[in-house]
Amino acid sequence: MNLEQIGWSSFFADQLAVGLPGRVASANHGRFLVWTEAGEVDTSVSGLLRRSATLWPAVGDWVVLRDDAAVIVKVLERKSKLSRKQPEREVREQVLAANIDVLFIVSGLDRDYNERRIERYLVMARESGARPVVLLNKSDLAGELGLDLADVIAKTERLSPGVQVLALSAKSDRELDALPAQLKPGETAALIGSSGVGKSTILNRLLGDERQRTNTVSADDRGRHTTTTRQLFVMPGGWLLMDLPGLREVQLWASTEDLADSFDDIVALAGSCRFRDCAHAGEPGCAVGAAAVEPARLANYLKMQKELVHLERKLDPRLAKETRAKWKAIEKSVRSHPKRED
Ligand SMILES: Nc1nc2c(ncn2[C@@H]2O[C@H](COP(=O)(O)OP(=O)(O)O)[C@@H](O)[C@H]2O)c(=O)[nH]1
Ligand SMILES: [Mg+2]
Ligand SMILES: [Zn+2]
Repeated sequence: MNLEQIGWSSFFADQLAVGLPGRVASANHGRFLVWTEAGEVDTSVSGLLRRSATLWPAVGDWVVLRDDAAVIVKVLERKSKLSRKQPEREVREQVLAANIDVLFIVSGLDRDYNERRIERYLVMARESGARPVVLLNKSDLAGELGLDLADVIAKTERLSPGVQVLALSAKSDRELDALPAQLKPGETAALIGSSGVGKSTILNRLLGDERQRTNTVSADDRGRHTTTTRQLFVMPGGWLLMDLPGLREVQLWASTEDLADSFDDIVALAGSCRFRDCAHAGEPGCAVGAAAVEPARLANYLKMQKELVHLERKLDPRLAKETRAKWKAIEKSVRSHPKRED
């Protein structure tokens, strides 16, 4: 295996002093399948790494192996990482995927389509450092459901200006080749979205192979197959793709700045509210209220803001104070721009 073909670059080479480099292709209950120049090896994590509070390997990570290639001794600094707040635990980051270039946010054009969820994934993407592309799958069902495809695309595009939105159907191969066109050889993409939106089907179709099980009821009727492990695949054309299992809960692990970047329309308006601490909840002189921002979008923004302020406060009470000051500064800098006269 040639390391450049699976994403190796000077960014990682510069961090390597000794040892054998490899990329984590899958993770399962403390075992890690790692791709190295000499092939695929099944590894665990060294006791030292296990005890230390440094990075824990995630799929997509570049790691350093012990000479016998049996144990991971170090995780190299990441170019990007997709994280969420670990469910149930108070404040722990869970890295879902590392070193991804493109994040495909998948939504089904059936009952799954939910703009609020897409907004949440977009904030996650903003924090990750990967470029988001929204995929509206199951476009073959749009007609049946009385959806106008062009309308839904336009509506989705308005959620985040500049983010590309593609409608496709994995079932009928419609627009599927728009995906490989997003990536260069050696670049890595990940598919994220609720269970059942078609992530595994998309991966299988692009692979030309049924390598990832899809959510169909099995022949022996034992129940549904769902993807439980994260795994990296080398795609025809030389890019890499990772299927992330459907997440029941997507609690954000991001900063209030990521949120502000994702909702710059609302942040810009907030700078013109009469009260500096306007909650945009019907106060007099509220510019957000006056501008007819879609109420559900505003509510989602405020909900995520609360979530992130809470997260930052828990992580570091002192930092939280700075964050509030920073937040005020963001809105103030907008405020200092001359108001439009009309
Ligand atoms: N009609 C339609 N069904 C699809 C499409 N893509 C996937 N499906 C179906 O949706 C179900 C869930 O797909 P799966 O790939 O397992 O979803 P995942 O949970 O996101 O990995 C399966 O029954 C697929 O056959 C599509 O483009 N159109
Ligand atoms: Mg799946
Ligand atoms: Zn306001």
